[in-house]
Amino acid sequence: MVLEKLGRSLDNVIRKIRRLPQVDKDAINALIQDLQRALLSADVKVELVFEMTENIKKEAMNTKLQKARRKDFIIKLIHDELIKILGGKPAPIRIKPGKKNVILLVGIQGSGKTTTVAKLAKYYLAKGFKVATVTSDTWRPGAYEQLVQLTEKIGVRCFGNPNEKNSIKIAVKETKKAILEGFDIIIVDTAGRHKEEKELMEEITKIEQSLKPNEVILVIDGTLGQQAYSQAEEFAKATNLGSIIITKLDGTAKGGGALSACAATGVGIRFIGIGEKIDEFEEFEPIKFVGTLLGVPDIEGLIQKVQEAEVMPDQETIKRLMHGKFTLEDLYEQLKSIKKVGKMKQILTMMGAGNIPDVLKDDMEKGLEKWEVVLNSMTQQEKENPKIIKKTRKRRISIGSGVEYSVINKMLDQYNQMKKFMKRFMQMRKKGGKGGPKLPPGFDQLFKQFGGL
Ligand SMILES: Nc1nc2c(ncn2[C@@H]2O[C@H](COP(=O)(O)OP(=O)(O)OP(=O)(O)O)[C@@H](O)[C@H]2O)c(=O)[nH]1
Ligand SMILES: [Mg+2]
Repeated sequence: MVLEKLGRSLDNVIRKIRRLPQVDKDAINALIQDLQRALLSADVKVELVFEMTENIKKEAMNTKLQKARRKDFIIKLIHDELIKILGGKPAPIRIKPGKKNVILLVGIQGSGKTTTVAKLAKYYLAKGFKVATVTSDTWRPGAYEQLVQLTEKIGVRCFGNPNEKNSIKIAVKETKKAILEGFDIIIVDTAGRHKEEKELMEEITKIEQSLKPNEVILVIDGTLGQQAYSQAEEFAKATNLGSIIITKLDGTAKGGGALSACAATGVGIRFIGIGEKIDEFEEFEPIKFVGTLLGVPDIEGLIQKVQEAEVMPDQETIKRLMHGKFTLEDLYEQLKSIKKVGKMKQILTMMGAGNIPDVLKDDMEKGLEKWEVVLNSMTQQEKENPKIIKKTRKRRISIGSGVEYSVINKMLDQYNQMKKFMKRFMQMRKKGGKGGPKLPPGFDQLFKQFGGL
């Protein structure tokens, strides 16, 4: 596994969360410390680690959720934040089937370019492309032979001219030859050593300008850790970088540093090298990668569960709803969370919406933005006891919020209808439940808990 140590520590963090009897403040603080330790020892930049853990802490402390889903919610938070720092946005795929595609690989000496040319060639070969490679490295002794040797193993042609000293000429001429011979993906290797770095950058810029590749990929050595950032920046200045390949992620303790540094450049990571052998190479998919690191393979399923939980009102609100004591704000918050997941109808049905007047169902999903503005213009007292909102108050709220009278009236009307509905609902339940709306399983339990039945 890539980043084995980090993976192990993160896996432990997740197991710890799952074992907790309840996720309270202390548990969250302890979890944050474990996370910080794990990421810092994987060489992730201190500022990034603190920013990430601060986000998790804030969300975890401030989001009200049912007890049963809190753990999943926190795991999802960690997952999302890790994707941000370790994966960044996925790199776009610029290779087009049926077209001629030229890929230029650049990078500092020893980063693994030549090895990666062969790995990429094998990857695209398996996808059915006609792949050829070109070597334009005139600096490294035996560079041509090295690539010939590597590509021979996978039956891929290698174009080049060991007698030519001008790398730009080689790159352009040999690529043209390969295109004329009918190859549709041509992967071009470049030099990594030079008299000095400035000249290397100039040479690479010139090759890019003359060759006009579809994509320039930077190959970076993963053992560099955080230093990968300045290297990526430098290459991004010299060329039009499309994506990054991080090599040698097998067994390096600094992998977290390299991944986060590259993600911070905003250039997507497309592949990772995980060994010297040609097939020790993987496509990099941030979601899958972080899922594996956390030891949560079915992260999609988990996200689904959390989203469903988000539409459930928290216990406090349910308690108030059941006693007809809910405020305008309660109603608004519930409607907002339902709208977020787009499952309005479902939740209304769950709450026994058979008896809810049609007007309530239709209008809830619209106009919620206006509700927010109106609520902001109300006093706490008004929100808690909307009965007191008469003509003068309405006028003030309307002027303060810039929202028409009719909207405010409708909002109050909806609130009253909902309140009435809840009252009726409760009375029917108390009478023995007959004739009342049917409760979904989760709600049944809550009713019992709060003495509603
Ligand atoms: N462990 C490990 N080694 C790798 C990986 N990729 C490349 N290497 C090794 O890194 C060394 C340098 O690889 P090259 O492909 O020659 O690097 P280069 O960037 O072409 O180097 P120059 O041509 O000198 O600029 C070789 O010994 C490779 O076997 C990887 O993913 N994991
Ligand atoms: Mg090389």
